[in-house]
Amino acid sequence: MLYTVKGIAEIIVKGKLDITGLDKTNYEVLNSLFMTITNVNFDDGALEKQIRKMLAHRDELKKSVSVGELHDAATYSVDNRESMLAKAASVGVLATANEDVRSLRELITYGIKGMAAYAEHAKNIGKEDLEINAFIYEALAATLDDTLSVDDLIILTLKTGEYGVKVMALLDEANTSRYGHPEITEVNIGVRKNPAILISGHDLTDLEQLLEQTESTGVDVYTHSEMLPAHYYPAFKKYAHFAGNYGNAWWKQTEEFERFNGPILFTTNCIVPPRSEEVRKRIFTTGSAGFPGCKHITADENGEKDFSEIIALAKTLPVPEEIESGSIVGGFAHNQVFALADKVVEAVKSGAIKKFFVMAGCDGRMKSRGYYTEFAEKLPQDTVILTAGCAKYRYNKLNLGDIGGIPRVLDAGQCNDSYSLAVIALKLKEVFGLDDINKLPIAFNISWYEQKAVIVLLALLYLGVKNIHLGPTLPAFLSPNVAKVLVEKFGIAGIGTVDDDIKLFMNA
Ligand code: SF3
Repeated sequence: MLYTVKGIAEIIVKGKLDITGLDKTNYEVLNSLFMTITNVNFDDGALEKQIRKMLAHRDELKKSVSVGELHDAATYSVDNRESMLAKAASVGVLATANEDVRSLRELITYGIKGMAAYAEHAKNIGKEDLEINAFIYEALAATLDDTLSVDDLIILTLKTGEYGVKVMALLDEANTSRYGHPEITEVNIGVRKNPAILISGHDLTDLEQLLEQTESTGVDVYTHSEMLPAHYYPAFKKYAHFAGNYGNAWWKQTEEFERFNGPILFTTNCIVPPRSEEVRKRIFTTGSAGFPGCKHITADENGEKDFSEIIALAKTLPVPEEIESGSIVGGFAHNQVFALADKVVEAVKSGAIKKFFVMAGCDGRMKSRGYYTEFAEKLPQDTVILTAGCAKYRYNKLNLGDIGGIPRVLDAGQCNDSYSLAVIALKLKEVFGLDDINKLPIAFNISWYEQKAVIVLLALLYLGVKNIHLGPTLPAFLSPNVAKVLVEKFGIAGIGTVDDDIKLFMNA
């Protein structure tokens, strides 16, 4: 799939095609990239179908241009599934021999995947910026170009971060213009007594349609994992049956879905293969997501989706079993934090808040991620955690208290809302009259897991943020030399023990 869209990118770039008229190809390229992200689509049949679709797009595009020699990615053909698999095996990551070039190509490709995911969400809300699509083509085509040096690719990596900021700003604008600005919200984590549907993933337009279609049906809707921040948007508060958030980060779904009892709709990642047929039958996918044996709901030409089958199924199933009770608070995206700016600035000036810790990113099942819970628990009382992404589930139910009414865990939203945290940091820099974002009392201790998170990191690097700590392990696709550049130029570091790291951060 990646090789094929890289071929499309090369035809567009070399043929200097005007992408304004390529609406369908532009969207399908985003969708193809999205399908390859960690834990999005496990359905070989759906992937094969999409590759064939993209080969057809590619060959159609080729007809309209006459360019000299093209890369194999733009010209190869496959007759059947076996030849497709053989092709895939010969053009994968390891086909690039030089490990530094390979490492940078992967860094850029993962960044582009995240960019594509966020651009697709924005497009679903009707917002697009073709400059971003053009950059996606430029970067993908560059990963096929053997004449580019390591230095050229480092420059392109930073440019990917620049476009990462642009795409997150675009999605922020799309979300807030359609659904309003996130505001402080208390979200119920218990259950009611009605049958219900659980919606997971990141796509707010899917949630919007599901809420509309379930209204007055007697079926409640709960969010799961990265969909939790939807509760913070004013537009969704009018739905009385929007009941709360069920469960925790994605990796706990195997047990939690068994106890939810009702249907589950995945709009994006992270899907974990269900361990029983009973649960599999209750899982539906839509958009780029997919899982073999789970019903996939497609949109019509107007983007409308028919969720009636899911609603009918919900009515036949038992109500959710309660696994937690109480509530959690979130909604601290940039607009809401700016509204509290005076209070925040005063708390910093008076010394009531000594330091902010950006602990955004992803959660995962490895034991080593217990580090983040322990880190949050052991942080001094005069610190505040700024979070986004599903990493928050490591500490958002700990009751860490507040500082003069400011909660010690401020959740801005989904992983893409890390943009909000950057906007908040830039605003604080302005308020305090600083010339460098790194002079702020903000430390970055970020956890990563899925490929989409790479674009968040590259965006922060582009904004000039230094000394980001990344854990629990540094990405394996960083070759020693590329890791060295990141360490020397940006002060990127891994994590150590909780006690040592807290000491290090507090004294920095
Ligand atoms: Fe989580 Fe998969 Fe990354 Fe959007 S849902 S942050 S891991």
